[in-house]
Amino acid sequence: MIVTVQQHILQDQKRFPGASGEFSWLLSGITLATKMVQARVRRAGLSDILGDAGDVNVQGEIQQKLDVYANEALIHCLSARASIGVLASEENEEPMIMGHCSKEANYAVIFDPLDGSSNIDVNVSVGTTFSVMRRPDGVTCEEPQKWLLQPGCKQIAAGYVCYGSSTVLVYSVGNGVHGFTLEPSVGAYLLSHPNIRMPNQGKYYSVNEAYRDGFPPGYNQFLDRLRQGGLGKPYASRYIGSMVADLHRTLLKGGVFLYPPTSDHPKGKLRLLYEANPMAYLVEQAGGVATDGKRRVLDLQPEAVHQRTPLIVGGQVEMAEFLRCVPHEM
Ligand code: AHM
Ligand code: MG
Repeated sequence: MIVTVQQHILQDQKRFPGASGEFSWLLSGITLATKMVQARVRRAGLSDILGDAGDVNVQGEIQQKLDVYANEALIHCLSARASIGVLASEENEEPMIMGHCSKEANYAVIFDPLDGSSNIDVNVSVGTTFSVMRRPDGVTCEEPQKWLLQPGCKQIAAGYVCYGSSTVLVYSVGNGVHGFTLEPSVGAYLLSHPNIRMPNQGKYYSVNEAYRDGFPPGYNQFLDRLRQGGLGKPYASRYIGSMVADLHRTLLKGGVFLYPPTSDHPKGKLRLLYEANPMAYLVEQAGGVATDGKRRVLDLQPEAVHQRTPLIVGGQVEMAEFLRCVPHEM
């Protein structure tokens, strides 16, 4: 049976008494924007041949870089949704308050429009990540920080799109994790990975090992244990350098992904609100574990929109071993 993402969201929504349909309308803004982005990503590299880059378009603007385009596509599609009061993006220093923000605007959407964008030039997968928060009671449109700076456990939906060999949307509204593959000839996301469960144990670890001399105590011991067969068959390594692609593999095939604190990035490199939180939410929904090396990621109280965090996510077996090597409360 063919199930589109729209049908799936509507069915999911029926579980909530009094659901008004506004939430499925919100998510349709994300699916529309990511279809626009994927169409551009697929044409990356053609600009020199077709003469796009540097061209002036009808409004007199110079052709944009893909990450700027992706940001504008998301802002354009989401700002038309009356249920959204606040947007925050990796590309914008400050949160955006929607012009229509009124009592009916209940949600904030936080996103990284094009994660791993430096990989575009070499034809490597990139992605979009998003996180949806509900407006806390009594908070006005003039206080966007209060909509955004909530711990990840308050997310009411999260997901990503991976622009890889195909375009795949993975999302959760707290009822399992579901994956949809874009059927390009009809332009619809079709259910391809219902109820994704992360294997308890996988075969790969995924980390930028070039930074290993700067990892905190215990991290290298953990990686050595994996490599040397301490958990059974020795692990192999896979690291794309595009978080969405690395996490998509980790979610489907199991294993562990780490972006630890390093000498250059003592607080980690990834952003809490729009990279770590949505990924941690999906990983937990799929039966895995997500920590910053000190605490559960979803319990971290954010202090700034663009705050960074270390991120370690994996299956139950790998993460139990990680906890032995890097003891902390979980
Ligand atoms: P970006 O937001 O500037 O694209 O950086 C985030 C990316 C992630 O996709 C990826 O996991 C990480 O940076 C790779 O960093 P490094 O090259 O230090 O391993
Ligand atoms: Mg990013």
